Amino acid sequence: MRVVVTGAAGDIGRTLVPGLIELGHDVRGIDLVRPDEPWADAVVVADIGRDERALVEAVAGVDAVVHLAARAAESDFETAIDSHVRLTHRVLEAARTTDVGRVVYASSNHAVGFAPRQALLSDRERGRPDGFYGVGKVAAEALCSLYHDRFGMQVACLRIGSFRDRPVARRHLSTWLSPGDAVRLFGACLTAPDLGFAIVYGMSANRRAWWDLAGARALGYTPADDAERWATEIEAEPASADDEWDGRYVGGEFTRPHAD
Ligand code: 15L
Repeated sequence: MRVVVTGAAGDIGRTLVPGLIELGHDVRGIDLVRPDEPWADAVVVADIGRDERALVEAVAGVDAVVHLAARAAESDFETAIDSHVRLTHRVLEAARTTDVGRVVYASSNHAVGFAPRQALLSDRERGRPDGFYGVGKVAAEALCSLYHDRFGMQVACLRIGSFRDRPVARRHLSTWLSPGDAVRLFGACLTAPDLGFAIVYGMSANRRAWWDLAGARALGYTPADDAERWATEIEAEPASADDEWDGRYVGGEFTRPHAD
């Protein structure tokens, strides 16, 4: 498939671009900066928040857009609305006006961060944001839903857990998404025959999972990694008061009192 990845120079983008190329896709990226990577020539440098023409030119003629570009952290309200809602609207509009049929959107577990920890959180959980970042993600998911219902776009919103090379905190034993599994998850969403509109969780096959992966598996995602491999090392350190708080709600540190 011909795929455009927004935010190609970010943490997830630098894993996904080469990973999706390896899966056989024809991938181009777009970002504010050119990444220092062997595939840097595949990236258009543009500010998609301002340069609508560059965005439309980048997505015209592709089969799918993977939309990662965002400020991936808590922020003030205006920044969150710009970074998640306005930017996602621009990307969906660019896809719609150029007849791109599929969008895979990087949402976040912070869309449901204030859901209390329970056995396994269903992907039917209502939006329960733990900050303006999460509010932005819930609103962007709603935009994706609108573009599916009104324009027939195939859209997956991935509520990503903790994407990193390896887990380093207790919470990550439940929330980790490994680089390899990120490629498998986004890859599955690109090729799922009947994507429709889906909101699913994005994490590895962690034994201590907090989220139900049934929805992602139904799209063809088969995770291969498990954070448990690092459990002994991580649990060798005594649990801190923060660790205890971070186990109460799935959003972890975002839910701490006075987190901003
Ligand atoms: C996210 O959505 C953030 O982008 C990332 O910085 C982490 O906070 C991650 O969630 C997490 O919950 O670990």
